[in-house]
Order: sequence, then C-alpha cells, then structure tokens
Amino acid sequence: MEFVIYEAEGQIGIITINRPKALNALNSQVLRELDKVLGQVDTDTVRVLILTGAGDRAFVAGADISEMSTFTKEEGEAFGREGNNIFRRLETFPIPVIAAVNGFALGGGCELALSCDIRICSEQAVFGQPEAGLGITPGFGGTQRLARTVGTGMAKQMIYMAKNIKAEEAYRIGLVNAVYPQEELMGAARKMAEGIAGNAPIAVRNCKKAINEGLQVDMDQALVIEEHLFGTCFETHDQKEGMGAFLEKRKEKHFINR
Ligand code: CO8
Repeated sequence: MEFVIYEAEGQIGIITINRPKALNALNSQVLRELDKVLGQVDTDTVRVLILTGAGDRAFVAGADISEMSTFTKEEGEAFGREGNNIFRRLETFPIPVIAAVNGFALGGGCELALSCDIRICSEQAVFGQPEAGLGITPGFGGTQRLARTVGTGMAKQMIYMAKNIKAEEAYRIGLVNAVYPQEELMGAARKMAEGIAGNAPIAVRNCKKAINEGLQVDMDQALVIEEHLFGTCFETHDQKEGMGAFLEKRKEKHFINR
C-alpha cells in the first residue's frame, strides 16, 4: 500500500494516513487503501485502533481538492458514497478507534476524526469544515456527525462560516477529549489504548455497539439494545474472570476475548 500504513503492536493497531506531501489529503486511492487496511485488522488480537496522520503537519487536510475539482454531479455523489461507506465502516468497526489528530483535520479530515470513537489532539491541531468556501457541502458525514458531537449551533457556525478552529477551542466545544504537546500525542494515544485494551474486549465492543446503535433509536428501544448486549456478556469467559477477580480480591485479570 502506498498511502496507508498499518502496524500492529500487540493488542493495539496503528493506522497512519501517509501522504504527507499533500498533507495526507484523501484521494480515491487513500480511501480504498484505508478500506483495505480495515479488512486486514485481526480483531481477535487487536483490541483498539489508533488512527493518525504521517508527518508533523497534518492529520488529514481534507478530501483531495485537485481530484474533486472536475467532478460531475454523478461523480461527486459516487465519491461521497465511497467515503461515507468507508467512514461508516470505521465508525461501526467492532473495536474502538482513537483519532490522534496531529495537525490539520480539515473537511474530510475532520469528518474522518468524527468517525472515530474518541478524538485527542496535539496543540498544533486545527479543525474545520471549509467546504462552504469551496462551493460544496461537507460530504463524508460532517453535517451529521459534527452536529451530533458538538451540537447543532456550533456545528452550523463552523460549517456555515467555514472558519477553522484551534486545538483549545476544539477541546472547549467537546470536539476532542484532550490536547497534548505534539511530541506527547502518540504516547497519550497509546496509553489510552492500553487502558481500553486492559478491559474485557467483548464488553468494550458491546459498549461501543450499545452507544452507537442506541443513539439511532428512541430511549425505549435503546434500552432494549443495552439489555441484550448486557445479557450476552454473561455467556463470556471474561465476565466470569472480571467478576471472579473482584470476588477473590485479585488484582490481575486475564481477559481472553472469549
Ligand atoms: N487536497 C489536495 N491537496 C492538498 C489539500 C487538499 N485538501 N490540502 C493540502 N494539499 C496540498 C497542497 O496543494 C500542497 O501541494 P503542493 O505542494 O503540490 O502545492 C501541499 O498539500 C501543502 O499544502 P500548502 O502549500 O497549501 O500548505 P500551507 O501550509 O500553505 O497550508 C492548509 C495548509 C491551510 C491546510 C492548506 O493546504 C489548505 O487550506 N488545504 C485545503 C484544506 C481544505 O479546504 N480541505 C477541505 C477539502 S474539501 C473536503 O474535504 C470535502 C470532504 C467531503 C468530500 C465529499 C465529496 C463528494
């Protein structure tokens, strides 16, 4: 693969969008490679993914403007569909995904981060949806996920004004969970990933599913989704291990993803 790197470090997988000359902009090839990489993640072993951008300037500076500039309506829709399908695959990926935003996260880059479960960033990160200034709408889920993450008022302000915001503002509005010095970002992402990976993997997956799917339906249905996922945990080895460790006053737990 030319533009996407995947490294598995034990229970943590790291995906790096690697097109630094174009500030990691997403062209069709990058999107296809990202899709392919997701298919290669061994979710029996890997419990958490970290997604970041290569170099020290950009997470992803958007969809590739030179590729999009000559699109017809049909090509625009097809490109939007391709991106949406892949971002949705990431959003519903069985294990949690942490976006480690190390620089520009603009347009499709902000949308990519929004498709992850958790966003943390470096002090030099810049977020924005510049599309309206380019004569288009956000097309990889930004109108939907930004509004769901930071609320409609702030999302509309960011999208209508096409004005970028810095890391501290992104933190203030709840777009990211934490801001770190650039050199500490990946360490912080790994530490968070290790914290998640130390818990029962099936329970964590079920939590992700319950939150994601529950937010799509009304509260009564959402609680049924939770009840079902809660119940299935009791069929797992790891529930017996987790509760057994508590009852035996044992600190070490051996979760085996079964
Ligand atoms: N697309 C293509 N190339 C890009 C992109 C991009 N989004 N962003 C940066 N690059 C390229 C530049 O063209 C430049 O290439 P070259 O060296 O060959 O000229 C290289 O990266 C470095 O960029 P700059 O020289 O511009 O670097 P600066 O430090 O001066 O500026 C910025 C950095 C501010 C990030 C600037 O590059 C910029 O504004 N980039 C565009 C950001 C943007 O508007 N992104 C949103 C794009 S639209 C989008 O993402 C829509 C998503 C949904 C699509 C749905 C389709 C249907």
